[in-house]
Amino acid sequence: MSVNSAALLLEGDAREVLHGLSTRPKKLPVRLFYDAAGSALFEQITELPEYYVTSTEQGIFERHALAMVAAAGGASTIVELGAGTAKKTMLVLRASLDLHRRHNNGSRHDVTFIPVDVSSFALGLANDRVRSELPQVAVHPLVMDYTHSFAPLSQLPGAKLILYIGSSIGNFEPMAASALLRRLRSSLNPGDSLLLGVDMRKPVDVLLRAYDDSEGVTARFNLNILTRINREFEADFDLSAFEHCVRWSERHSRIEMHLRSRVAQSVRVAALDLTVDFDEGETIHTENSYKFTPSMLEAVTFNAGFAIEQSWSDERNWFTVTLLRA
Ligand code: AVJ
Repeated sequence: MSVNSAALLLEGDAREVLHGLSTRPKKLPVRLFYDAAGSALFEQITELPEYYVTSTEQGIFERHALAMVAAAGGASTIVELGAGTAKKTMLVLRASLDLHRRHNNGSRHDVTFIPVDVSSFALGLANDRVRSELPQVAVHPLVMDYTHSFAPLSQLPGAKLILYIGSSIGNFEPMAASALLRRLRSSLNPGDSLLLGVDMRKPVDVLLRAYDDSEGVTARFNLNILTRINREFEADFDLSAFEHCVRWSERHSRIEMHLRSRVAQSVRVAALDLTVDFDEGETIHTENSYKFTPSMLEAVTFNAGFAIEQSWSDERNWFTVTLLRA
């Protein structure tokens, strides 16, 4: 393996891709999934019958969104981290408008929505969706990697409700999840609150099917990261020489996605001046998706300095939306 001696001069994605493909086990950062093609594939995943995550959380919002925004104190600014195309969020925005109408007889733009995402493509869709379905809501999309800084949030006027839903927090190892939530908490003001959506543990066969669907959409989503590296880093990954691979780790209580090399091979990544050697069967670890027990959820939020105010779940307890106070 040859490594570019100018590695220290590389920034952001380049640096992480170089490091991830040079280390063992090989790994890639999850945010690389979400280019335009990847965001569209993720949208398709959320509609798969096997992917219970989105429909289960949607059901919780359908039943409880009004109770949630009321419990959050009727904040008029709603910020969504990792908003994607903000489909489920419509229920929260509608509930928030309802609540405000009851209290202020509907002045214009009394709810502001700030979707935050790394994908400007997804944010464009979120923006269009809210403007066409809920013109009463003022939308201000923010392209930002919230894992780096929450600073812009502390600037916002008025009480905020932060939405961090869809099990996005599940991508982080528990210590990193607490650290992230702790940094988020420090940019909140007294009275602000956080709605956190977490995926719970459930029978392993249900989990495996959700991440290895029969139509192969999740496989395409996983492999798309290689297409992106081919395009952005002038690499020559042969997609047919890799396969989507899903594992359950009982020890970590997480689903893992990997890309397994079907053969021994070398891949050239020209823009990084890097040649990556693969053994037959060697994998690139592309994603972790943690599945929580109630005590894991308590520990992760407690370690971040949050108090659990109230939680809502579905009948099977497959998913939990929890309201946290700074
Ligand atoms: C967007 C991180 C919540 O972990 O379930 C879906 C991403 N990966 N199928 C998840 C994902 C494969 C998803 N999150």
